[in-house]
Amino acid sequence: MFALPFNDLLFQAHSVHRNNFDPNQVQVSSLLSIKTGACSEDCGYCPQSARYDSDLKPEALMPINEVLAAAKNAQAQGASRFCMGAAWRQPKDKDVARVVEMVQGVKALGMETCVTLGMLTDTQTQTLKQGGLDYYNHNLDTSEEYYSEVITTRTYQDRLDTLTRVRDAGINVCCGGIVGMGESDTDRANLLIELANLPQHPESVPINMLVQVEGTPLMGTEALDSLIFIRTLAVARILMPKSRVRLSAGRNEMNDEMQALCFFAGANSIFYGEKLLTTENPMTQHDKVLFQRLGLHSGGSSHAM
Ligand code: SAM
Ligand code: DTB
Ligand code: SF4
Repeated sequence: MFALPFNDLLFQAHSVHRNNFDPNQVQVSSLLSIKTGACSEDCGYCPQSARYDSDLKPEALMPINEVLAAAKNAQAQGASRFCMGAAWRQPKDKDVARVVEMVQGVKALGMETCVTLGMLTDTQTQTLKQGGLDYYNHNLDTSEEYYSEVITTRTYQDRLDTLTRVRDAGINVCCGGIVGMGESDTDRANLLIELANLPQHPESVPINMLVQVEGTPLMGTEALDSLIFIRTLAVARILMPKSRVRLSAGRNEMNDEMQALCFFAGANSIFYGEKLLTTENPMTQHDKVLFQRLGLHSGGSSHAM
């Protein structure tokens, strides 16, 4: 499928998209790093690992009033989901209790909630579900075969186990990966096959283009051909027809024409707001104009109609 002529692949992906979604509607999520840096893990792409010298100032878990102020601002800008990320290998139980308060506060504003906190225990997963959490983000990142080139401090199976816990607890799953890390076409295909072969497709599938950060081991990786990135989104759309496929990190390095092709290929969700977790995202005003120029409107929860 990856090797189809570009027009054939995009036509097929767009047809699937159109049969399952309003093709002009894009779901909009905003991110906030609620605990930044000083992470024990060695993920080769990540500026938040304590092992790399990335110029990032570590910050402890944010007070709830600051989190709610950021959520209100994201909502005022037009975001429907608020995603809170923490640089942990796994949270402590007392951290989860504080995150639950944040989730409840954000929900009370009328926004959907998502958190990404690393690996979870059964009890922590239950606590988050009972707290009303809508989505848990936990990425497979790459293929099982390429994984050990990027991360050594936790296994692919650890990730699958966390995903099973989240799914079994009845929390919506947000799971995807990163491309542009030096992986092969086969690795990209295998990542998507792995996602599509989970017992149930993730409701949200973030496809990130590696954001290269000074000091991280993956800094200096050869840039991925833009057309291959678009192909990856198209194949994700075909394999997971009812999932929200998110054009995630890396938009700041993409031009408007490339993003337009990504939306045509089946992407129907973005991260919106001027910061991802620690790196830059396009200006909100630029995104508003882009939506206008493309005739796109925001809206929709994770599910296909
Ligand atoms: N620490 C938790 C974990 O790793 O599960 C949650 C936060 S972690 C920053 C969330 C995800 O962000 C990672 O799994 C990875 O897919 C993505 N990410 C981190 N750094 C990135 C980068 N430089 N470029 C693209 N995606 C990145
Ligand atoms: C995901 O797949 N991408 C987001 C979110 N889930 C947590 C994170 C992107 C991070 C990009 C690098 C940074 O800003 O630190
Ligand atoms: Fe830590 Fe998550 Fe970054 Fe890995 S991706 S170093 S676990 S914050």
